[in-house]
Amino acid sequence: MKFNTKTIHGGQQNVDPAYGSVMPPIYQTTTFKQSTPGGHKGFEYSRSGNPTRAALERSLASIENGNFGLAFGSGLAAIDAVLKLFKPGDEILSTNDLYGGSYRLFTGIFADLGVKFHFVSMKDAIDIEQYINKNTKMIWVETPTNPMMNIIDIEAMFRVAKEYNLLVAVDNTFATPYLQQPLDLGADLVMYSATKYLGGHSDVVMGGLVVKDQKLAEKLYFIQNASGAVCGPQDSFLVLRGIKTLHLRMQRHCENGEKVARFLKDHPRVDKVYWPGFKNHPNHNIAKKQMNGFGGMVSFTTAEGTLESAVSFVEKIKVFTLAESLGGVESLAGHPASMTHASIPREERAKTGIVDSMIRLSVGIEDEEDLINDLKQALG
Ligand code: P1T
Repeated sequence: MKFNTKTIHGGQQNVDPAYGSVMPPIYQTTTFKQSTPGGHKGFEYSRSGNPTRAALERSLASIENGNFGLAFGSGLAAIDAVLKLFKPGDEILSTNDLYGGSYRLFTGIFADLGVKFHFVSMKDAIDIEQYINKNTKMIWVETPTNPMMNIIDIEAMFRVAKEYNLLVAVDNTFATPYLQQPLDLGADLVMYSATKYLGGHSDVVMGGLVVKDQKLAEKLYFIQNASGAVCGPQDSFLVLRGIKTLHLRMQRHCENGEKVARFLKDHPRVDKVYWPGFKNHPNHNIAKKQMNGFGGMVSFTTAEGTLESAVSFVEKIKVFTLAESLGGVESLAGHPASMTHASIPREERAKTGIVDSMIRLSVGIEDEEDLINDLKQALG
């Protein structure tokens, strides 16, 4: 099955056996009748498993070319489940430029529990080997990174990981499986904030994991059930519905993203534009190799280079909305230093280039002319 068919049919029964409904029913129930203790039809309690969530989990596995999908109450709940695979003393190498909430979870919770994190630039795979020792267990890769749009070579990370017997986990939130399939490039685990492009309509908070290996799936399923950070059936239904148009939406996100990136690049009130489709992007060739497009996320800094100029821009936009999050049909603008990445200390932010004059755009699927006109008027 090709990707554009998998988004609609992957992992699904084509009709529900009860009444032939084309969409899986929303099984809004906590529990399931047993005829005798243990005598049930595959589901016993909705934390352990729910048919609507199971339909979504099969869809996630299918679109990512994995064997097992797991859905959680948020992207961070999914990351939290991954980190519970480790013990005090274990070490993890993470991209040094990543979503602020992931950084907060790593440093604010799991570091206190004894897991050691090394935040390293992963622009060149060779640079990470110096951080690997006998305690190292996993490489955590976010690509493209949030908000700097750096690209990390997943295959190169896999080659290093294989040598040292490490897991490779990829946060595929920005790219989605439409643009990038990390498991095919050697990753062991893919993570999503399904809140973003997978849901696609800014109406659900959810996270997902996809793996190929059964043993790893079993461990993660144990954690999912034991810790209990699952999503509900209604939200599972909404994300399942979102996935059905993922390919169409992503195509338009990519087209509009490119238009916006090129417009900003030529604008006198703009300094730097971060978008992996530019030939002079430091890892443009890797993006071309491992992605099927460059996505709808674009970050830029103002020519004035001040906090005030960034604030003035985000206060003037009309079609774009100033808000956290990304990946919905509507265009959003964010100010990473004070919003999504405020939990990263200022000096750490500065090291990766998240300056006060930076704005991050999640380019939606509206008419491109309206988006460009809005940016034009807001830049003044
Ligand atoms: O918000 P949640 O569903 O818990 O997902 C967390 C998360 C994980 N990974 C990446 C790359 C993310 O961007 C996010 C969430 N990000 C935002 C809310 C944001 O505006 O960047």
